[in-house]
Amino acid sequence: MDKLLLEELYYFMVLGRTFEYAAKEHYMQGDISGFLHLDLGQEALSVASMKAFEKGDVFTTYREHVLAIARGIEPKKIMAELFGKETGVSKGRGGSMHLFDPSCFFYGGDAIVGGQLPNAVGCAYARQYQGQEHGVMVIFGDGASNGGAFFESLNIAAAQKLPLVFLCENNRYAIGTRIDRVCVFEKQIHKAQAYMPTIEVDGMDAIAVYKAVQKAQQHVSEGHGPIFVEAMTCRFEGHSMSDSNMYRSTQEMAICKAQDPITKLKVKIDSDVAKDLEDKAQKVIDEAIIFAQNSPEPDIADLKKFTFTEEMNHVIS
Ligand SMILES: Cc1ncc(C[n+]2csc(CCOP(=O)(O)OP(=O)(O)O)c2C)c(N)n1
Ligand SMILES: [Mg+2]
Repeated sequence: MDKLLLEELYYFMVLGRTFEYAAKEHYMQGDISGFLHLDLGQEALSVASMKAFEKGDVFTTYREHVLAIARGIEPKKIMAELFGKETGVSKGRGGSMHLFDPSCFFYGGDAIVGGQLPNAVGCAYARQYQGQEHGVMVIFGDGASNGGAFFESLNIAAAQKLPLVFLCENNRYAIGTRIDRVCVFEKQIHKAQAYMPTIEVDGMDAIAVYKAVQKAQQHVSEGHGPIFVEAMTCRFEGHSMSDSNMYRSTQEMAICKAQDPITKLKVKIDSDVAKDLEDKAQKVIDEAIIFAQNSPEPDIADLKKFTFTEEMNHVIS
C-alpha cells in the first residue's frame, strides 16, 4: 500500500485515540455530560472505512467520534459538540451521539440501536434515483443486527438493488451482553448471506479494512446492489463511561489489547515520521480542548432552533 496512505491512516488513528482519551478525561472532570461511547480499540475500522469510502454518504451509530474525525470534521468542532457548545458540529444540540455534517456527507450517529439502518436505505433510494454513483454506507454493531429493522433493511436493499454498503462492527458485545447469549451466530454474515454478497475482514487491521471497504464501494458504484462487510473488532473499555467493563475477564482483555490496531500499523511506518504524526495529533487535540472550553454556550432563547427539520431541506439534494 502507498506510503502516504499508510501514514494518513496512522495519523487519523492516533488522532482519534488522542481525542478519545481527552474526551474521557474531560467527561470525568464534568466538562462533558450525557452519554459518551468511546471507540478505543476500534480505530482501524473507523478510520480505514472512512478513508476508503471517501465520497459516499455515511450513516452510523452513537460510537462515532473517530468516524467523524476520519470523515474530515474538525476535531475542535466535535469536542465543542461534546462540551455542548454553540460552536459544535451540531451547534451543541446533539452531543456525542448526534454528530451531523451534511458538508461531509456524514448524517451521524443515532441513539436508537439500528435506527440508522432504515435512514440509510432511504438515502440509498434517493441516490439510486438521482443516478449518483458513490453509494451509501451504514455502520452498525453486532447488537443492532438482532433487531427487526436490520432484516427489513437487508431485504428491501436487496430487492431494490440499492447502492448500500452494510458495515457491521462486530465487537461481540451489546453493552455487557456477550453475543452468544442473544444470537445463534457469532458472525453476522450468516444472516446477510441470504440477501447479498458478503466480505469478512479483520477489523483490527487497517489495511485489510481499507481494501475490503474499497471493494465494497466499487461493488455498489458499479450497480450490483448492496453488499455486506463484517469486521471483527474489539473495544478496549466499557460500553460507555457509565460501564466499568466488569463482565470481561483480565485474560479476555489481554487478548483483546494484544491486537491493538495502532501498534500493528506503526511497525509499517518510519519511526521518526510516526513520532511527528503523534506530536501533531496531540497538538490538534490540545487546541480542540481550548477551543471547546472557550466557546460560548447556546443562547437559551435559541433552544428550539436546529432541532427540527425546517433548516435541513438541503441535506439530501
Ligand atoms: C432500540 C434500542 N434498544 C436498546 C437501546 C440501549 N442500547 C444502547 S447501546 C446498546 C447495545 C448495542 O450494541 P451493538 O449494536 O453491538 O453496538 P456497540 O455498542 O457494541 O458498538 C443497547 C442495547 C437503544 N439505545 N436503542
Ligand atoms: Mg457490539
